Amino acid sequence: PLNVPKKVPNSSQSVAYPTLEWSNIKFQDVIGEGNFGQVLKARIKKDGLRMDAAIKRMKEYASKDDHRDFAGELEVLCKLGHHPNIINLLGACEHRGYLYLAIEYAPHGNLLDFLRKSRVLETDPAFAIANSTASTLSSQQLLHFAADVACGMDFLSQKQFIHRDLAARNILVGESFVAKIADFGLSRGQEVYVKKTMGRLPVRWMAIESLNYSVYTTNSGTPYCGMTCAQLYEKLPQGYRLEKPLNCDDEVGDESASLYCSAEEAG
Ligand code: ACK
Repeated sequence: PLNVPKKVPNSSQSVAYPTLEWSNIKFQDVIGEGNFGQVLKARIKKDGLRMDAAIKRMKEYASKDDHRDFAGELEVLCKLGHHPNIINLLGACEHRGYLYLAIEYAPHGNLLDFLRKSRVLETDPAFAIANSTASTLSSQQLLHFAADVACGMDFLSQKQFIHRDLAARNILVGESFVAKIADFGLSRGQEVYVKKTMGRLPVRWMAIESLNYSVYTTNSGTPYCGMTCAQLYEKLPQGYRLEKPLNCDDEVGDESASLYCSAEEAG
């Protein structure tokens, strides 16, 4: 059914979102907390069907920027449509001047914590240090996650959306361990996005062109640890790149190294 644009509370935006009735939401536990507010697990009734949902709501004294990002996330989720590697919107509800955003529930939480929990724990400290990236997950499972994220990003790129905050903390692990891209609060619906002001930026996960020129394209995103953000600004333009993890097959490592080369050759 076509949705009529409705004004989003605490924002100047109007978005045509699928409406959920307040009485069809049964809240359960708080499952997460962020700068913006809370995420609660709930059972909802949608089109006569009962299902699990994660409900995001803004904190009471959220800033104007937080409200803008929240309304933006709703708008992006509405425009994107359905994809198995994107956390899908189930609906939204306005209640007492607040917006409640219902998205599909991912039972295994965020990918960052999921990967950390799967790290090999060894009593021998020497082993633990030498194998700090060893995982109880198979290479196949890890590659599956990578492929899921790549499929989700490809979908976003085709739709000309830029996520701008792709990181393992913003990937959720759903049913059957399918990875789904989440947290669209910073995303923008245009092919190339040039940021005009210096707000808070996820520097470690950003591409060099985004750091240097504040230009975001649908191809941006990379993590680094053990380096300060100032070092990243200096080293990345000089050609410094992530090392191949110990438990990464040579074939996969060499493939990604050659991808870096072709990206550089392509300018
Ligand atoms: O590991 P987590 O429980 O997974 O910690 C974060 C937290 O809320 C803040 O974002 C959890 N969360 C967010 N969205 C969902 C969702 N759709 N399904 C399950 N958990 C979620 C996330």
